[in-house]
Amino acid sequence: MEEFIQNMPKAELHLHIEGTFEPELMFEIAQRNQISIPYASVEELKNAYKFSCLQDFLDIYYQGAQVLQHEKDFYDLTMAYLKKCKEQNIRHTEIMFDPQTHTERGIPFESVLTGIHNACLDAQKEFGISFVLIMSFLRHLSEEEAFKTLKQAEPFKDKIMAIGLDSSEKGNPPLKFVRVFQAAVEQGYIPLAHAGEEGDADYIWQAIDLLQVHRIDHGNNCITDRNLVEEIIERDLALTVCPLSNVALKVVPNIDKHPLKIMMQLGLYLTINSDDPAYFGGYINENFNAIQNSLDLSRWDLYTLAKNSFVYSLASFDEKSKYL
Ligand code: ES4
Ligand code: ZN
Repeated sequence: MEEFIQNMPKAELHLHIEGTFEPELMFEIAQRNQISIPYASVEELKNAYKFSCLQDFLDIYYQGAQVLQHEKDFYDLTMAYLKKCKEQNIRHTEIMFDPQTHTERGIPFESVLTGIHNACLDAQKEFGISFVLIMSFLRHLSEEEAFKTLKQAEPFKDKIMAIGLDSSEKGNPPLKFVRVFQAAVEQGYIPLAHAGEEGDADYIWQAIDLLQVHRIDHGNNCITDRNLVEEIIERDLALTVCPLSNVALKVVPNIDKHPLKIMMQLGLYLTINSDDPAYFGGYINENFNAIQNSLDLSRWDLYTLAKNSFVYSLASFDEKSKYL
């Protein structure tokens, strides 16, 4: 089965580029930028990756991202991830980035975007991997801050296909971002959002009704609401499920208890994704292997999940048609 998983062409639809920052590269970039990391070694840093909830993780994730300063840092980070994609037979990837994590500490928006985008262009040429960029708003910050970010993105609009909503979910409902999402959609961005990871089903209703999202990131908690499940299916919205993330952040008690199979049986359209692979113990193939081992998925289930990743991607018809 591992070979079957490795050999399947796959698309990744839920991936935070800051979450691909491997400790080894973090130390390397910290050194060349002369920034000190509050951990003595790669081992010590890895030992700190024990989380009891989303916020625990976010605190460490934002700390790690502070090391990134120059365009080249963003290029190197992104290229390292794209090499992984090549190794794992990921043919298309939709990369989320959090500009506010960087602009808040004085890094120009342009350095972030250009570094990431140039790495994607090079990987497209060298490895044949297609890509889409998703600019994510940090939901723990204000609506006003999100509007500022939307403004900063304007000169680079043609390089960014979609917007997302991430960071601390509880207490920061989609409702808080209705106006900025409306403005972004008017500018041509496709709306996406994290919903129902830690937040309850009501946050998913808000994401689909108020933000009009085209896809739901995580969405696990929809299974507590029958009508919501029906509505998601009716609107043909996919959920980007991240199994190892859910285990690491205690969204599920352990991998054997992951509701993925139940969700598939309910008729939901799911994809498998790595979220923050450097922090949660693996890239896409490790996520597929974990879920296959624990839930005894068939080849047909695996094939369906991989097929969905292309069907529900934002890739052009030309790109999709290579795989469907
Ligand atoms: C995230 Cl797993 C998760 N949830 C919400 N926001 C995030 N940013 C990076 N990973
Ligand atoms: Zn995420």
